[in-house]
This record gives sequence, C-alpha cells and structure tokens, in this order.
Amino acid sequence: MSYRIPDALIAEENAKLRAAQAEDYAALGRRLERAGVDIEAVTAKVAAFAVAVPTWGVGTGGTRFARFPGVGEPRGIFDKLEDCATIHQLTRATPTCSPHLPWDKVGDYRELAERAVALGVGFDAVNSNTFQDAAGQKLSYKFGSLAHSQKGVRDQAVAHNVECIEIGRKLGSKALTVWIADGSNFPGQSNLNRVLDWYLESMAEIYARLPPDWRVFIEHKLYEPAFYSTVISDWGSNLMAAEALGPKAYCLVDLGHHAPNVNIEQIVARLIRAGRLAGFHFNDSKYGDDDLDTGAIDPFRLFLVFNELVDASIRRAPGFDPAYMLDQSHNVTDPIESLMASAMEAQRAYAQALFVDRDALAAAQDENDVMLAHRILKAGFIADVSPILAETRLRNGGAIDPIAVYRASNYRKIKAKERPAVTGSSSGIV
Ligand code: LRH
Ligand code: MN
Repeated sequence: MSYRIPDALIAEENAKLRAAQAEDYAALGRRLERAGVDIEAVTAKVAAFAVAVPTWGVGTGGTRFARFPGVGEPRGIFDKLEDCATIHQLTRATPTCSPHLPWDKVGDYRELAERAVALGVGFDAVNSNTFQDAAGQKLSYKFGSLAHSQKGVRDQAVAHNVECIEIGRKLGSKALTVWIADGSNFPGQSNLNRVLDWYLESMAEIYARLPPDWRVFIEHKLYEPAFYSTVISDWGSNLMAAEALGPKAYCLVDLGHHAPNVNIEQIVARLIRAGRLAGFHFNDSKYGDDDLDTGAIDPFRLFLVFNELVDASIRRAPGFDPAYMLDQSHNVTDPIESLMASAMEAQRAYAQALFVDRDALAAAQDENDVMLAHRILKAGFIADVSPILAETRLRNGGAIDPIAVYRASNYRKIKAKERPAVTGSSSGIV
C-alpha cells in the first residue's frame, strides 16, 4: 500500500494553530461586520471554490536548456493521481485534475477511474497533444497538425483528438482542451489565411464528435514554439474560431499566453460578454510563457481577473460557467508545494474580489470619482483574507497550513523510497 498522509497528522498540526486561527477569523469577522459584510457568507463561497491541478505539473518541469528531476518523481499517471490527491487532501481546493494525452495514456481507463475515486479526486478537461510526435506516429507534426498543409496530417490530428474525447468519457471528463503549436518561423512560410481554413475544417470534425454535454476549450497563445506567426495567437482568433464552430466551443485563457502588459482582465471581460469564456490556465509570468506559480509575480493582475469573474457571477452573465485549472512548470520547487501554494493564491484572489463593495464602486464610477473608485477596488486587494482561506480548509478536513503539514509528513522522502528514480528526459517541460 503506498503512503498517504494520515489525517491524524493533519489534526495534530492543526491543533497547534487552531487558537490563533480562531482569533484571527473572529477579528476579521468583526472588521467585515463594520463594513456590513457577513464573513460566513464569504467563507461559504470560498469553500465552494475549486481549481484543477495539471497532471503534467506534479512532476518536476524544465526548459529547453535542462530539467533537474527531484526525488520521488511520479513515474506515471497513477503516481501523479496520488500527488494530486495529496494536494487536495491538504488544501481542499483541488478536487479534480486535468489529464494530458498521450502523456497519461494507460491500458485500462476503468482501473484509472476507480483509482481516482478511491483517492477522492476526479478528472477535469482532457488535453490533447499534437505539438509532439508520439512513439509510433506515422506522420510528423513538425510543420503543424490541425492546420497542416497536408490533409493526411490533419486527419491524424483529428483522430487523436477524437481518441482523447473517448478516453475523457471513460474518465468522466466533460471537456476537451485543444492547444496547438501550429504556426511559422518565417514570413512566407505559411499562408496566414489558408492555415485558419484548415484549422477550422479540422476542428469542425472534432466538434461533431463531442458528446451532447461536452464543451471544447480552444487555447490561444501568442508565440512559442512558433516564433513568427501562430494560427490561434490571440483572443480574437480564438473567439472567431469558437463562433465559427458552434455553441459548445469556448475560449480558454492561459495567463502566460499574452504579450507582456496586455490587459488580460479586459480580454476576460470581453469573452464573458460574448458568452464564450471557457475558463483558465492559471500561472504567472514576467516575460514569456514562463509557467511560474500563480500569483507569484503579479498577484494584483490575478486579483483584477477575479474581479471580472465575481462581477460576472453577481450579474449572472449569460453562459458564464468558467473552468478553473492551473498550468505551470515547476523547475526549482517541489511541485506539490508549488501547486498547493498556487491553488491557495487563486482562492485568495477570488476571496479578495468578493470583498469589493460593488455598489459603492459603481456609484464612484458613475460619478467619475476616479480616486474613490480605484481605492474601493484596491481595498479588496489589500484585505488579508488568509483567516477565511484557512477556515475553509479547517472546516473541510484540510490543513490550516498545508505546506507545514506536507513537510512534517516527509511525504517526498517516503515517495523517494516507494518510487525508484526515473531516468527522465534531460530537458523539456515534463
Ligand atoms: C501550451 C500549454 C498548453 C498545454 C501545455 C503543457 O503552452 O499552455 O495548455 O498543453 O502548455
Ligand atoms: Mn496552458
């Protein structure tokens, strides 16, 4: 039987922090009461917040230069599921994980689904992969996949996506995420118009195979690995594709897939208005698609994104049902610690956005009282919501301090014994 962190250890560690937590929570409750906010109402909403963990994120990541695997690395999807379950056990905020195929391919998906149930986690959107050539693949994706100039390659890529849907159905997923690397490195290398025609033709075949209750999430990305043009490079191309395909097609926003300083919260507002916001791949970045920990570089930007999400949920925006997922690469930290911290930072931005006094903000905006409007919004961001986040974990059987419990458990050292070291690739993100 592989090691699981005993609930008794969580209780033991919580006991050390319980009194301080109760005091901090009560103090915040009194402060909110003065502002006419019922802390229990906020806590209830935060307790319902969930973000999916990327299965490809629980192993140590790398860059094109190098990858430095740690100890106790997951050897495959069964180990990855265990680690995803540990993240949820301690944070109570990550009940699902998002698989990636063929990286998570197995022979028996019923066995995988049963193991997930036993571990208390589910499967979120399944991710296809036509940005690498899998072992035994007939035609290469070197020059593209769903938008490749050759019909045979496009058909192969469509077949892979249809297979992902079939596998996702066995795992209980309800969505397919399609990110393609297709693009060009030289002006003239590809016809910027025909490549979108081929892409839409291919996606229409995939769309036709979606089960009635499924959605397809189209993920745009400005560049990399293509460095001159990318077929689905921005929210405009993404929305154009989604609207061309049909009502089950939505636009997924990976925070790292935009040029530096792009106003992502406004893109989110526009996609919500169009009723096409699929959801997110949360991460953070300073330059490119750095896939750093959510909230680690620019937590204010994350807050501004959640401000648009809370505004949309309060005004009941039509078709608003976003899927929240993390998508990160952990090159220098323990991936489990990074994913726990990131889930909590997403939860923090959500709780802060719930603090914003939206009636007062709207009034100040209508009056063009710029300073008052900005300070009303900023008041949400500067509020310390930590006691609420800890309280939701405590009440749901999690850890007041997940990283402290994780370290106290020696989980990684124990997994290093259970999981003989894997000789992984020496570079690349996984
Ligand atoms: C592309 C991306 C995509 C995943 C991959 C692992 O950069 O964000 O979502 O398929 O990372
Ligand atoms: Mn992504």
